[in-house]
Amino acid sequence: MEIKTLMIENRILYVRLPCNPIFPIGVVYLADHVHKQFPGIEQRIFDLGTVPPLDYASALDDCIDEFKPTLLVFSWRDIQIYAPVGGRGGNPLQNAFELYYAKNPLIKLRGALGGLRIFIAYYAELWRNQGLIKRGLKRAQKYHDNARAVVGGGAVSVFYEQLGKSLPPGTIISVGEGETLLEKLLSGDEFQDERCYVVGETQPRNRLIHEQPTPLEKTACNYDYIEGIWPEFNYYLQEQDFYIGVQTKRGCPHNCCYCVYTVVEGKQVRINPADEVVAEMRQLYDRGIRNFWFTDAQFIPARKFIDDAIELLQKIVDSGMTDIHWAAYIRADNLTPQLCELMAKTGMNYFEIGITSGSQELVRKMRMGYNLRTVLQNCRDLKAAGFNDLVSVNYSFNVIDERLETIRQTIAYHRELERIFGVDKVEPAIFFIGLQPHTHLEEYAFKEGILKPGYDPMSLMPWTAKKLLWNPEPLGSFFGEVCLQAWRQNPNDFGREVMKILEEKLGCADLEAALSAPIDTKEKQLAGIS
Ligand code: B12
Ligand code: SF4
Repeated sequence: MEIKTLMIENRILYVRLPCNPIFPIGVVYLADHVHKQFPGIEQRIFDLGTVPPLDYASALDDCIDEFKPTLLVFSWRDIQIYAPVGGRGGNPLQNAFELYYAKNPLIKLRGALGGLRIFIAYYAELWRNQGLIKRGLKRAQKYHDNARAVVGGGAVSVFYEQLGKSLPPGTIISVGEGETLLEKLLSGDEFQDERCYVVGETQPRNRLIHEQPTPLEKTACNYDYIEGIWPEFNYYLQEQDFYIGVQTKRGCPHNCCYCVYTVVEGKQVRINPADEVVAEMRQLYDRGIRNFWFTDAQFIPARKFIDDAIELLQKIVDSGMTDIHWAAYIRADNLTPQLCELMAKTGMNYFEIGITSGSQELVRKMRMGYNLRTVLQNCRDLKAAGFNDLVSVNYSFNVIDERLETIRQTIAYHRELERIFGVDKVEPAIFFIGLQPHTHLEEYAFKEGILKPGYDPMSLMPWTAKKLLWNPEPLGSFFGEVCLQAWRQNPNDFGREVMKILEEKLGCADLEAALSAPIDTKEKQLAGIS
């Protein structure tokens, strides 16, 4: 009886905290799931990604006054901003590198000022989002004394331990997918066995993030329903260039040393039934959407999932949605000629390969499980199948054991990719790893004495940020200078310029050297960490 009352009385407001306008697929899936379990519950989606910054607080107030929620589901997507792209406060990588590595004092000063701007923007954003959570909760409690907040999403999954210190007591902090947590919460069941904790009441369990998510069979999202609870839904339908998220699976079985996806989503790969994925795409297609982003950590996580990818793409072909485009993170070691043909045929027009290095030796040391020779062969198959669009190849230099020879190998590898796809079609995306908690790289940093346990991974204080933006010496300054030169010479084509400068300075290895990886004893160092 009590459960029924709880179910009927609940009014759930999903607040997607401010974010670049990326389709808020997380809250859409949560609302869809809750509706399927509890059709009687009133729900509303409110996306601050579509609201101008000056209006955040007042728009949130208005929405709460009107909807009077009993449960606030805050979704926080991203916090970390280390990337070689114009972030919200400027180009963080460039500023940091100018500050750390520039020899010219004026450039150093410019880096310091730019860094300060980003520093301020970063903390302002953190405080603002925490402020919005507190404000929203307080406002909802005006209408319902026991209104409650649950906080989750990508950023919370990574920084769940830190965020608990600044959120109101009683807030539930959730890691990873939130469907079963919400289900238990709404049923009045014990929910703390899910990957979560309650601020002021419980501490996050040791290795909480490593716990496996509760299995869940995903069905096609019901967009007729979503449209009805989300007044601004059309915002994402108007622009033709939005890639709308569709998830086809969860989980990644790999162990790449710097990656946290594999713990956030879990190692167990769970495939969403192809018919359900296509049915979901069809609803978006009928609303005019032609661009889709398969938001999986990896679209083809391992060879044993090739058949699932083939089944899905074949069903897309059979559905007659022939004028679509799609993009995804692709492990290009897991392709077959048949899959390549289907990828080209179904309109894949962009993909990212995160090989990180073109040196097989380093790829192995980073525990990435890639065979670079296979990747090249598969890229040739993809090209032969008619793929003629953009590939972004993510390189992160200097992760572990980088040497001049391994840099030369990366250049050789990249040049081969250019020969396959065409120079203008392969974009080298030069990242430096932003060190994340719960990764092997973090363990390695502890072991090497670079970081001490208890450090704050969210800190942007210059002395911490310099360590988290992973670019250790002895090669750190060298890469710093190369990047600065690239920004000076050709800021609009940064990645290609970096490759060019590196080749001018160091030359290019034989491709064969890049593809073969002699086993060396040092490798065991990282392999021993778990
Ligand atoms: C796909 C993806 C992208 C794609 C998105 C494409 C698109 N059109 O959607 C692209 C490549 C564009 C992208 C870009 C970026 N991304 Co990204 N991305 C991802 C990835 C792999 C999946 C996100 C996703 O959509 N998942 C599917 C949906 C259904 O899941 P979800 O949104 O997370 O929601 C679920 C749960 O989080 C939870 N949940 C969500 N909200 C709430 C709320 C409550 C209360 C509860 C209980 C649960 C809950 O339940 C949901 C349903 O299961 C994640 C990593 C990961 N594996 O999660 C990173 C991730 C979200 N990205 C991240 C970042 C930082 C970025 C960038 C800002 C990087 C950068 N510096 O440039 C950019 C943003 C670019 C921009 N324009 O602003 C970070 C965010 C955390 C952080 N470090 O701050 C993540 C977590 C990766 C990481 N570990 O660093 N990204
Ligand atoms: S980097 Fe990619 S393949 Fe490696 S663990 Fe992360 S999601 Fe999986």
